[in-house]
Amino acid sequence: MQQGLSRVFREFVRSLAYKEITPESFDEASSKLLLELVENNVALEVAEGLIAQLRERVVGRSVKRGSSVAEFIREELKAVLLDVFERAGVFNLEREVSVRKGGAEPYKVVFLGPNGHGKTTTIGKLAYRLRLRGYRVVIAAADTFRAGAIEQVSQIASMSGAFLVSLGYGADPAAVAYEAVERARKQGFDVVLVDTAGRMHTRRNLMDEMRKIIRVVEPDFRVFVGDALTGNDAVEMARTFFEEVGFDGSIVTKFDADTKGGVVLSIVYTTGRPILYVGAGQKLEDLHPFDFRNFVDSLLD
Ligand SMILES: Nc1nc2c(ncn2[C@@H]2O[C@H](COP(=O)(O)OP(=O)(O)OP(=O)(O)O)[C@@H](O)[C@H]2O)c(=O)[nH]1
Ligand SMILES: [Mg+2]
Repeated sequence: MQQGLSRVFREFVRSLAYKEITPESFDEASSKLLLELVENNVALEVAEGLIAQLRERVVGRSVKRGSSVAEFIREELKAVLLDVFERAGVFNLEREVSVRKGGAEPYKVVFLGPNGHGKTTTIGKLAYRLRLRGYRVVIAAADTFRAGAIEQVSQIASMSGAFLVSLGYGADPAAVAYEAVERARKQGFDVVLVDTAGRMHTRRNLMDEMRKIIRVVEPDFRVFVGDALTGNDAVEMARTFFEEVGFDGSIVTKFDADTKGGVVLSIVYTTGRPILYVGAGQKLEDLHPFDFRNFVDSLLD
């Protein structure tokens, strides 16, 4: 997967490989790089930012004796990419859940994001992972709006072995979430996963509703779910949700079908928050911890 970005980087490295790196040769090669990054779902300002940092690091610098220009460029490119992810840090949700286990308060996660990007499916996958590790999980059916949402989440809860709390369609989502937390406290559940209705950031009342859910639940973690296939849309949504509601990290879905690869990079660059998992399929097992070092290595192989 994500062949797009790795091809782009490979070609860029090759285009400079036999040249002296002057401002002119760099700018010529990087103007092509810019276009191709954007074509592969790297947001324009992210692509510009990355290129500016790379320029700082390579133009006018001399290549170490015994090292090739190609190697030098690849190493500097790698440093620039790693820096994006390192600045966002790493968050190990499963470790946090394990630290909390046995305490009086469940570990609470609220999922948010635009329509159809994979929140409910991802909740099922995460519930499944947590169940396999021995945790007791409650899912709050706080999407009380979309037709079929409760049937979907109820099926996902039973498949993953989680307990569902629902107050039916039309109920106040914050009330559903609160009820789920109360239930978890009383019955010693370890984790509460709150499913919310997909929303567009332009809908004021829905953004207010999202803030209310968060106020009531006081989650330990707020996770944005973004669909890699929507490209720049996912990045724009992440940016607006981050500014308007705030979140602590992201999960990128449909990684299995993504041949480009720029969304992961762009979301982390734009929000400065880590990616915890990627979704890579429709089955319960298809959620994988995101390892940014592996990701960067795979781009620069
Ligand atoms: N291939 C693939 N499909 C996925 C992945 N994650 C989710 N999907 C599919 O994407 C579609 C939408 O997923 P949902 O989980 O319903 O999305 P949602 O964000 O809850 O949608 P709303 O509740 O309408 O906002 C479903 O058909 C999922 O099977 C993934 O990682 N890979
Ligand atoms: Mg949903």
